[in-house]
Amino acid sequence: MSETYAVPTRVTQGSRGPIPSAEAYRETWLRAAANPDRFWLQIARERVVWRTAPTIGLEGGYREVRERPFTWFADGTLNVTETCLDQHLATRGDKTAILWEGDRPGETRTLTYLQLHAEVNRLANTLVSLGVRPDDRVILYMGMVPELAVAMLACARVGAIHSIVFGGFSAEALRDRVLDSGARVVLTQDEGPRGTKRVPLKATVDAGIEGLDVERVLVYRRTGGEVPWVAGRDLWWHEQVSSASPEFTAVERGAEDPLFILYTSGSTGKPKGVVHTSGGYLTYASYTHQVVFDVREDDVYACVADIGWITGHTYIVYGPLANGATTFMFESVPTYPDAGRYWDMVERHGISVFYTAPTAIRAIAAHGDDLVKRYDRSSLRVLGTVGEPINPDAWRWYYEVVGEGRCTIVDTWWQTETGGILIAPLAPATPTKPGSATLPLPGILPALVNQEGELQVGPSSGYLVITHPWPGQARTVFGDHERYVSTYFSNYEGLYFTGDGARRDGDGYYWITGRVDDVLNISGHRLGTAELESALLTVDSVAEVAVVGYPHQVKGQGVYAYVVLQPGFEASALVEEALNGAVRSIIGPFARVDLFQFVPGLPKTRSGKVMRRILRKVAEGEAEALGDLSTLADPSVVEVIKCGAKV
Ligand code: 7RM
Repeated sequence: MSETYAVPTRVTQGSRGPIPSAEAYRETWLRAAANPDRFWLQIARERVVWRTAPTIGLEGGYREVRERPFTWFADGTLNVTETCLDQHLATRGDKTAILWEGDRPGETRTLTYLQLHAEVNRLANTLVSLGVRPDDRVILYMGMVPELAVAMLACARVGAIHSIVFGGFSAEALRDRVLDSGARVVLTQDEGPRGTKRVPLKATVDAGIEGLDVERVLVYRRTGGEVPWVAGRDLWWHEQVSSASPEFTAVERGAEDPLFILYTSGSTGKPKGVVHTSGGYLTYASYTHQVVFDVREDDVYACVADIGWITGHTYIVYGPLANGATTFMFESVPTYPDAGRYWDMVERHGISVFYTAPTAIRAIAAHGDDLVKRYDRSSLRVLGTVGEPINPDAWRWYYEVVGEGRCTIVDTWWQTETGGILIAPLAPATPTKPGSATLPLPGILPALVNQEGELQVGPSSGYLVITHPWPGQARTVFGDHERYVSTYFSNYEGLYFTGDGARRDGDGYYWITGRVDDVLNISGHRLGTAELESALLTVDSVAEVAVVGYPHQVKGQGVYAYVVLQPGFEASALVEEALNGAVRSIIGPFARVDLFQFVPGLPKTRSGKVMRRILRKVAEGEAEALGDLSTLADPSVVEVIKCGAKV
């Protein structure tokens, strides 16, 4: 089939984790599959600090999910921060919890577990004084500063539900999320430094919440830059927190009480507020962080994702802190001041586990090996990737050049909705194959189905589904349970539909091939084609538009837009600029169209449905294999589209 990388002997030695070998993995997976309920209940009781330990595992399931969400550990009570902070104070109080590096190389801060605990308590007291109550939603619109982690934990401590909005989203996108969540308190910072730029976070908050019922905006001072100010509403973080007490008794929550909401793109124009719970999510974050990365007490663990995405929630904050790890936080970008930044930090901080996205690996690899080799990477043991399929070339570069052939590569497949990793090698136990996310974690039961929903046996391809709930799975969409049911459980009765396609080889290894719905994956960031289309349609000269993805060397996928202009308008660079301007202001600066093709019309069926399959094929450079065009209302537009293709 393809090459298999056996486990390097050096990394096998010394693994003291719960799953140290391929045999241990197999035994654990089979035991968990035989009784997932018992397996997860035991893990939950071992890994989480409970006020009331749960006696119940799963209740409900996929078949009854429309009537009521399934639950895990429903009779348990806890406060998540007692697992992430309090339990460590006696044994690891002076251990570094958060190791932060700012935009400028070498600008660092550390917070020990004791210090982090005190900061979280101060902010928890402040939140209460601002009127935040259990189950209130609090929006966090911040950059990558330790205070963002403090803010998440402070919300959890008071029983409030945080909803982080990635700092690359626009005022309008922020506004949608404030409205949908019903938040009345927003936490932000003056500006976020990123390379040579400063992201105007506070100014964007002001624009986004204008006219809404937001009562309080708490502003962390990061750069000291000038910011607009609304007297009576806005408060400086340092002024409030410095006088607050460092003691706070955590609020007791039910296992199923929401911990956070995170908005994510789907196949409609409106992002979904994915809801994660307290007990189940924490159990899953803790367990998966331990077994996938083989995290050890002395590790310096670095996930360089942004906390605005699910990867940062689970694998910068909740998983590592639950496990008492030293978690690294990075404020800047991989190419500042140059493309050697990651390895410079690996050397200076002695990072041993490093977790990033394939798009970053490809972008850095394009700058050559010298910027890697100039730094000492001998501290590295495990190298992770997440967010999109990793092509075998990038995998081998990561393994051979970055890891010098001695590190385990863990290609981790999961989603915002899954809360944590579902399919991945367990370092160092699972033999790896470049490009494969390998095998399901213990307690995870994936399957492949065909269009008709029939389960595929043995080596096969199909739609990736999961057949049984796990504790970290999202329970609902905030304020719209019906949408949760129709998105994930209506395609195939009794199965969780992931939206991804996959292949399974003769060894049972999974090879994720990408989304099968109208969701794009640009540089590991999810974007709905419908969201992009509705942004483009706000431009006056546009009559119709259809957006698809196409293969992109660095980003994995690029955005390809077919645009029909209103009569009297002509295609030009200016029009393209206006179109991308609309995308920037409605979605955010991280989103943009890479290729525009102006067309006289879109290929439609006689009933008026746009045939996206054709547009996708043309954008993928496969215009010769369009298949059956007989259902088209006007087949001649296809010829014009093929001739003008941009790839
Ligand atoms: C964690 C995260 C989810 C989508 C998912 C896939 C794709 C993620 C991998 C991957 C192939 C991987 N959450 N995806 N990881 N595809 N191999 N290791 O990314 O909600 O933002 O995106 O990302 O298509 O459905 S996400």
